[in-house]
Amino acid sequence: MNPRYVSRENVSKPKPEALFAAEVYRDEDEQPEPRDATSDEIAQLRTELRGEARALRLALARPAKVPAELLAELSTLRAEVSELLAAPKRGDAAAAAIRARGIEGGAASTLARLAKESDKASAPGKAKARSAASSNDRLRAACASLVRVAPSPQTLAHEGRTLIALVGPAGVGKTTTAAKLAAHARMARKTVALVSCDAFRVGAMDQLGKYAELMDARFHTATSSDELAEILRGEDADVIIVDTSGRAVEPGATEALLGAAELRGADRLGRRVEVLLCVPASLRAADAARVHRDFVATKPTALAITKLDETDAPAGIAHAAFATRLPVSTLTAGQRVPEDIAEASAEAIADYLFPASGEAPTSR
Ligand SMILES: Nc1nc2c(ncn2[C@@H]2O[C@H](COP(=O)(O)OP(=O)(O)OP(=O)(O)O)[C@@H](O)[C@H]2O)c(=O)[nH]1
Ligand SMILES: [Mg+2]
Repeated sequence: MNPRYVSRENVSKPKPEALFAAEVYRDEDEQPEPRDATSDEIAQLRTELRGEARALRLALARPAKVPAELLAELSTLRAEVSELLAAPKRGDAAAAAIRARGIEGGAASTLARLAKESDKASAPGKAKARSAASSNDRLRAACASLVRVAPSPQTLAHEGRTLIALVGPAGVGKTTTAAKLAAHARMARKTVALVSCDAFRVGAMDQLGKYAELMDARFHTATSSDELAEILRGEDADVIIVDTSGRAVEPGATEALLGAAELRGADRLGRRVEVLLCVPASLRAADAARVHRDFVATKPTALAITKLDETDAPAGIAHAAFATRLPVSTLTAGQRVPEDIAEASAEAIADYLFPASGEAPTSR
């Protein structure tokens, strides 16, 4: 049916095919319009439709709200570019030591710059007299500026009610770290509830459920953000620990609730919310930014560096701290529950990155 010859009845209630017909959007000067009894109404309808089409085009052209993942990536790229512009020259002793410890990219140039700054501040004009040992000391001091530390959720759980969530890539040790934290809370006589959101990996929920049983902790499973919200609303344990799947967090995923504003500061029992982004100690610089992007929707509050026992050059500490700008709160170095977990400290991190051997570190 040609929409220009619709009956009066159809004009007052236009059929969908008429609304979307190409003729409706034609400019007025393209063709002369036949003037009949309904032509004024049709013209008016067309004007309205053109207005709506224009508004729709404008809305599509208008830049949408920049997603958090993109902002995170942009800020990492910006920092990388500015650090690379200030990259240390090859042959620089600090840069050689940094390379020997497997530290790359922006984290490497930031450390070199910080070491150089502390160098100038501590001994102006005596560059050649510096020993290898003091060069290591400067790198250790630089670590403290690059890698901030925060109290571990383990400590925070002693101070008050806490909600601790563990997020991060597959297989990094989220569930094991959840179990370690739960065991420590139980040893401190706190009531604990474990919540598994990992409906993706076969057996993942059973794995956490088994830990809950062993520790006499309550156990819940959540397969949607609504279910998770309901569990968090109803659970009154001193410490709630939420374990998640290792998949990148998409909008609408169960884990996306962790980043929701209503969870922050609105907890009925005034729980402190800690979202630990778990990354392995061997994380490469190139992957650190992607990991941050994949989990930024959960609004991580600190890093947990896992599997420190599996590498002699745990450069992932520096790469993750640089890419995410998050402090490190937790260190894990082994599979034993609950033993192999520790609160992060500036000294422990410096020991991992630049062991205080009295000599410049070498590649192992
Ligand atoms: N060496 C070492 N192994 C660890 C550490 N933490 C966890 N693991 C081991 O790493 C493997 C994976 O640990 P999980 O806790 O299941 O890892 P996950 O992140 O929950 O894995 P997904 O649920 O599949 O995403 C297990 O064999 C753990 O025992 C650690 O600090 N050091
Ligand atoms: Mg797991």
